[in-house]
Amino acid sequence: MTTYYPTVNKVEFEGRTSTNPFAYRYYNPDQVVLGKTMKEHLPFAIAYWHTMIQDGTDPFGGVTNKRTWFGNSEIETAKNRVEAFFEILSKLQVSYFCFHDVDIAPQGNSLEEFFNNLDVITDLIKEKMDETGIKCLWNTANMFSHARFNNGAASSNNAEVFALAAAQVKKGLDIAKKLNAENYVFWGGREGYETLLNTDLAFEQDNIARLFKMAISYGEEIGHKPQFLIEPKPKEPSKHQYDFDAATTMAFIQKYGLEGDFKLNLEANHATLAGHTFEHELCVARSYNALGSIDANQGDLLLGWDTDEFPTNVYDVTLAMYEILENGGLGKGGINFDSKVRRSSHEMEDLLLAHIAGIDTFARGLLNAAKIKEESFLSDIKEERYATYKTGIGRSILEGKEDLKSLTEYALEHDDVELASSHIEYVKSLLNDYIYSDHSNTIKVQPIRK
Ligand code: XLS
Ligand code: CA
Ligand code: CA
Repeated sequence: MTTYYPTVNKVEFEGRTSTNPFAYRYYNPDQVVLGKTMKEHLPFAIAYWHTMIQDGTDPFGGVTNKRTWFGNSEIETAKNRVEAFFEILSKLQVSYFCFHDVDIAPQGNSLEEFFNNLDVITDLIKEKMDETGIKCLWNTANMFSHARFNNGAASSNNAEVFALAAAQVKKGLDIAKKLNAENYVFWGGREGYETLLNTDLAFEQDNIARLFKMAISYGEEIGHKPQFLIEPKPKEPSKHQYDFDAATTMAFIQKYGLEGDFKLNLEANHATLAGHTFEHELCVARSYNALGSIDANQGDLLLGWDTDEFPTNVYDVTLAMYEILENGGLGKGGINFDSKVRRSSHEMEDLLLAHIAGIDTFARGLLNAAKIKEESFLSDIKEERYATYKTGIGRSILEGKEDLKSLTEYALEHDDVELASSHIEYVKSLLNDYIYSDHSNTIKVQPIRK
């Protein structure tokens, strides 16, 4: 069997003092944290498009990445990629993967040829899955790269394009069934618009919902109904995206009655593009009981476009992991590294090193968030902050016993309110201890002396 990494063994946990670049220093799959193993808390997945396809090209220059899987034909390269991908997954001890249809198989000269190629490659993927026990977290149809999707897929002004998109979704669901994928993602790259001068916004959104409903019925028909996920993103490529952020997407899900079947796949870099923190997006989804899965990466605040960097910011990841713990985990979802190596990290080894960095960052984030939760650091602060709702008038408001008249009577008697300080700088300084100290002592917030 060909090996693409002959000199690298399986990446194992060696502890924080390890100097081996191909070892985990924080991710210890069997370590128990808050009653679950790290492996259970962190269902990592690798993204086919960034790991196997991305070549380092940017708008100013061509290919930089050195890759050893190119064969004599497109289909041979596609097969080699599958071999290499499963070697990467196995060596990193990652149990899940995600892909777009166009990532794995050549599109050929017709839709029929594309579908045939997909059958050949998914047969091979299935073999590798059976051999290794690695699973498909989600698949999706790329309905944004082909020129036909210039004006959208389901939201296109052209009904023929809607039909082509529907065919890709049907094939995607057949593949989801074949590979037993637990989730199916819709990221509407071109589902948005350029200008209202030629756009019927409500009609286009109705059509997107029509396609989603067809997907639900087809899943029922074939007896494989994955958890459907919509992935919000505010811009790139569309100027106005219909799925701008978690809140906008929840409004869409509710408007069309898709709550039971659809949840959200939230990406860190998309949150920052929308002007939110990642934890905000996770918290919004959580408040609707719709946190499905996450795309783990980070953006660059100085750049403002979708850089899809590997997550290495422990601060942000800690706050994200805290939301995930508060959600009770990700259910059927997982942590997909929708991340690409920088153009200058062009060696084959960088694919492993970058994933190790992301995985260790999430392990550190998990340990920090677990300590925050164990010591009820943030929950105590919130408990205290809303304390006025526990007794007296606050309690009465919550119990529905008050109205505008009764509250006016109350307010006239009590118009001298004393607000408690949030001591937010003190809180942030303690948070630094949870994030950057070794957790050897209790950090917990102490009452401030009056
Ligand atoms: C692009 C998106 C995309 C989705 C899947 O910005 O992140 O890769 O995750 O289509
Ligand atoms: Ca993504
Ligand atoms: Ca992205």
